[in-house]
Amino acid sequence: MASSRFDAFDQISKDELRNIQFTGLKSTITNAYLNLNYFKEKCQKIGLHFDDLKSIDDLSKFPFTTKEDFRSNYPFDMFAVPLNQIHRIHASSGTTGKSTIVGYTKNDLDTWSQLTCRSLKVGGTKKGDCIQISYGYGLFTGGFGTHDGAHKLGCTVIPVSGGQTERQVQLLVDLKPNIIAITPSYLLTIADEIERQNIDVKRDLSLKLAFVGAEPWTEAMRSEINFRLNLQAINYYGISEIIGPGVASEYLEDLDGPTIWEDHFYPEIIDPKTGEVLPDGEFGELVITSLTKEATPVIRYRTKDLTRLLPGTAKTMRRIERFKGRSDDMLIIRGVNIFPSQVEEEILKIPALSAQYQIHVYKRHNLDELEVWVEPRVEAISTEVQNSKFALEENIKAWTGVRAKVVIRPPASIERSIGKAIRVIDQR
Ligand code: DLL
Repeated sequence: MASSRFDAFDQISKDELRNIQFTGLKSTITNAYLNLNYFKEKCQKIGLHFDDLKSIDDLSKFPFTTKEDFRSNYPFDMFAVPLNQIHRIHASSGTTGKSTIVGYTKNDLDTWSQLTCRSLKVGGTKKGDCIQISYGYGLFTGGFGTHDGAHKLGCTVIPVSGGQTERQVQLLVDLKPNIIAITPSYLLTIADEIERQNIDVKRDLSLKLAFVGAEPWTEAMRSEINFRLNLQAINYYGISEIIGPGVASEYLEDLDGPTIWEDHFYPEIIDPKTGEVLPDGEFGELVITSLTKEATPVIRYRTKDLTRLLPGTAKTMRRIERFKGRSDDMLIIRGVNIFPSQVEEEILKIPALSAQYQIHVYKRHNLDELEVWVEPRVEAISTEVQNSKFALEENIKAWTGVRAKVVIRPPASIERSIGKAIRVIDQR
């Protein structure tokens, strides 16, 4: 792939982009059909051949790929190349079942690092910057994926991985990185530790940017992070089954949602119930087809992320709106749909409450009960805290119709995240 194309990626014309996408779709679908049994069988069942893709619009005829396909083809049957061409393997955590394995050829690793490099660059990172990478290294894609991009860009990398929070803070103070890459919940854990040690973020730290992703977060959380750490948080999106981080990322100059790197990933929005493709601007589930991946090509992967496709801000490639949530995170409480992100927004509207919260759901007398555990801000006074409990209960009732019990927990009592936070404990 010519490097000039990457340098000028945001100026390419719509026609040029469509051509790149059609070529990528054609080769990906052909590769998958010829080398992945599961995909060929799915196509044959509905009488489709790879040659039936005559234009981009034909993509919607092809079958979806789901996490279950990765699980039932575990470990190697999602690979479209022989094992001796696989240069690296990553895996998702498998908290909800068998883990999903993804493979990368040498070219795939190169593509991935171009994309994380591009993501860091448009978010304001420059050659010579120093980046602390606090995403987990190992089978999780966050650490290594970001590392390779930062390395390609010419940054100094501090590959600390997740965990050891005191050490993370010490590195921020001693080595003075100006960038951090981290989940939003872990960044808050670090902010708590910084405050506990009475470190002055303006005087003692040099952070300017945080590349934040890997779990749902809200605009209210972004303001909280920006304010507490005196930096700008950039929305950095990715998903292991597609490639890892570097699928979409936000421009520092726009800060209006991640631009999806459409020269490598073709996005669609579908109605999650019917599977029907929806026009741009309509809300539904994000589905992604890889256009350049060799080892694990994915056709119409159902991400479960709920969002809308928006036009680019003065750029050709489209943006994805901040996710409302994941379809599998949606809580159904007495028939009402509630996303944890909606609860987060309501909490952060109340000045006495902190961003440390957990949602507990259980059954009592056969009825769903919703409890929201939240910690007060350290500086909040007790009458404000008591009032905030009732205010939050009222607000949740007002926008959902569901009565929630708000439990104010003592400071530092809710388990802190060192990676992806567990926001919901559903005991039903
Ligand atoms: O979390 C890859 C990644 C690593 C992305 C580091 C960004 C930074 P998975 O473990 O497969 O991969 O989880 C993917 O995380 O479907 C979303 O639900 C969620 N997610 C990822 N980025 C964001 C984001 C990595 N910026 C799942 N905002 C996705 C909200 C995000 N949710």
